[in-house]
Amino acid sequence: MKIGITCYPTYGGSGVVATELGIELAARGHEIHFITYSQPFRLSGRESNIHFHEVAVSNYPLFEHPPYDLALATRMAEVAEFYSLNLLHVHYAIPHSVSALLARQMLATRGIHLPFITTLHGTDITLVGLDRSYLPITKFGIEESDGVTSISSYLRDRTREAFSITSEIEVIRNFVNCDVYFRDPKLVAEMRPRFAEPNERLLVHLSNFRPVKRIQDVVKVFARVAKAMPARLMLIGDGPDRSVAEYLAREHDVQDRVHFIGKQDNVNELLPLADLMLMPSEMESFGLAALEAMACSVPTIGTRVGGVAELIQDGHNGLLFNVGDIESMSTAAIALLGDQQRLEAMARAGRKTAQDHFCASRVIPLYEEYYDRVIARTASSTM
Ligand code: GMT
Repeated sequence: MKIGITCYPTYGGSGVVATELGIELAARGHEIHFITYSQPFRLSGRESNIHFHEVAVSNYPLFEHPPYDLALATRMAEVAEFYSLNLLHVHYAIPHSVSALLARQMLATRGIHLPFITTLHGTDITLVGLDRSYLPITKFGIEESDGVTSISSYLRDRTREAFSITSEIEVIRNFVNCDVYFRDPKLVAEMRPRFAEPNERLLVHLSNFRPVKRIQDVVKVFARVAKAMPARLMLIGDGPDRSVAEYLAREHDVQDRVHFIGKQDNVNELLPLADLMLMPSEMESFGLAALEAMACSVPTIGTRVGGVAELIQDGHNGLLFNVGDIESMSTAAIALLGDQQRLEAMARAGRKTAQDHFCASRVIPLYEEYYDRVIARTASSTM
């Protein structure tokens, strides 16, 4: 198949999923065309079967807000026509589904059929999409999509309820490449000394440091752990709340124990170095960072929100708490890190969950089947 993919190409889970999906599909022989404003950050640009088409937004003094969605629609239509795409798959509804809809309509006037699928990821539904200035058009974009998938059952139900959508939404959960994300003891032995002494526990947090991630809770939990045992914290990512985290680390006098290592491409080499992942988010429609950690045999202490429970079974492959319950999270982290046997059992259970349910090799065929279904359905309805 020839598939166009549009996503937010910079840091963020939806862009990661879209990019990894493109990489996996390309490896399975499909021709993939990324149509975005910059090259998705997990792409090297050297992968075979993958093409990148930049969306350039020309500015004009009249425009206080350059119309990216229009430039995107134009580029989608051009790429679809020039490369004979079979399908467009957009990740994150706003504004991508509306741009795809415009592209589909532009092409239809020239007799070209281009179905599009929208994958819902999270705040496109739970936050941004609910804003009155976006709600009606988000609902329209979803309803006009030829296919809609969501990354958890939670998000599917939330979409139906918040947007009064009755049409089919296919749940295809997020995935991880278990051959790339795993704990390689040799690599751990070589790299871990950069971040922690042998007698220290290493905790990790990976996010885009937006308020929804509650980075303050990460630092507060870590400060309590560091009082109870020798420990360090590795913070991967960057974003608006980074300085808040830096300030809090100073306030709790743990600044020398916290590594802010910024945005990183190869998180598969960093996550396995840790003993425990902290994900105290206010909301996660899925929690991709926890899945990546689990695949690397690192259990997560997370929050009981959104779709997280579809991934983490409390007490089995991770631990779940109420949002903001720093005391319970800290107590649990200290107990778990002090009990090597339980920690290892949980790490093994997490790896098994990732392998049994969320490996790319299991999930990508679900996308392929869905693509076939949508293409067949829309082809017959346009005959
Ligand atoms: O919804 C967002 O804010 C964007 C998105 C992102 O790009 O980080 O995050 C969502 O998509 C991820 C990948 O599917 C999920 O793992 C995250 O749980 C989800 N974030 C939220 O629901 C807050």
